[in-house]
Amino acid sequence: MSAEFIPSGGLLAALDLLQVSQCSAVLHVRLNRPAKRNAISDALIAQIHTAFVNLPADVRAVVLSGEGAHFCAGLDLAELVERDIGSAVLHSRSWHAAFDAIQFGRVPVIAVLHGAVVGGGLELAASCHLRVAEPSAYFGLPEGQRGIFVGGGGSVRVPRLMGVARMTDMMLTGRVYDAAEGERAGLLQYLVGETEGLAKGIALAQKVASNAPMSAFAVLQALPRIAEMAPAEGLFTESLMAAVAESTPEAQVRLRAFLEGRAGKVVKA
Ligand code: 1HE
Repeated sequence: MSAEFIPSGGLLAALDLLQVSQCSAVLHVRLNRPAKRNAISDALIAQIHTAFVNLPADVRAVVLSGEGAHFCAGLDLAELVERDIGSAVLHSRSWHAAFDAIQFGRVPVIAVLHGAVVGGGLELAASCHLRVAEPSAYFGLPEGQRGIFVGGGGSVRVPRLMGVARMTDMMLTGRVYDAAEGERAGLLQYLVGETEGLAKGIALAQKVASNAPMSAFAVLQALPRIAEMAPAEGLFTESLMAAVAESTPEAQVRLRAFLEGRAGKVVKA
């Protein structure tokens, strides 16, 4: 990692199943249960929730990765003891709360994926705003084979990335997508070389951290909601959001900078 990340203090340091560190406006949250392949236990889902609702005020982007050879093996199956229906619903809702805190939180979250990204691990990745993957990454939804169903928001978020038909195939047949297939299917935006994921995730985080806060707000909060609206309501909401963003002093400064030749042009990477 080129940038220097300092371990976070306070509440974030007390989360023993996560490693949290910060470099200027970028926070790095690493799942830290490698012996169990970062399987998500009740304690880990609670810590993910706590971390994302307690982001330091100066953080403007988060990188989420997994320690060890895999990003995340999904639900900790050892804890899937017999639950009555009420507690099973509440368990699933605790995942929804944690992943909603990621998707609808204050800052963009970039997942860096390698090894297994399966079951609840894919649901976690799908709640992030951008996904970077190394060639070792592979994607599966073994719930179908385990006799259970997704419960961490997967049926809402994964079809929005890859389509209902592909998710149906994964769940019915146990089909596993490799990283290149995952990229073609829409599961990730950046496919990088082996061991290059974190550097790419951090570089992207530094870039998005420099966006105007109101633009970031619009992309994170308005865009996914508008995309679910009927077109007429969506267009109206878009107009309101556009007017709010345009009227901020920061937008005025940025627009003037371009017109005066002080801001970058749009160039092909
Ligand atoms: C686990 C889990 C887990 C590993 N829950 N303990 N997810 C799955 O069905 C995936 C299950 N896991 C696997 O398929 C494999 O473990 C991996 C492909 C992810 C990794 O394989 P490998 O060879 O590197 O590791 P391993 O030897 O299988 O596992 C190492 C340890 O982690 C071992 O425990 P140990 O005490 O014997 O050392 C495993 O039991 C443990 N482990 N994965 C519990 N998932 C909100 S609903 C979401 C629903 C789901 O996510 S369902 C999908 C669950």
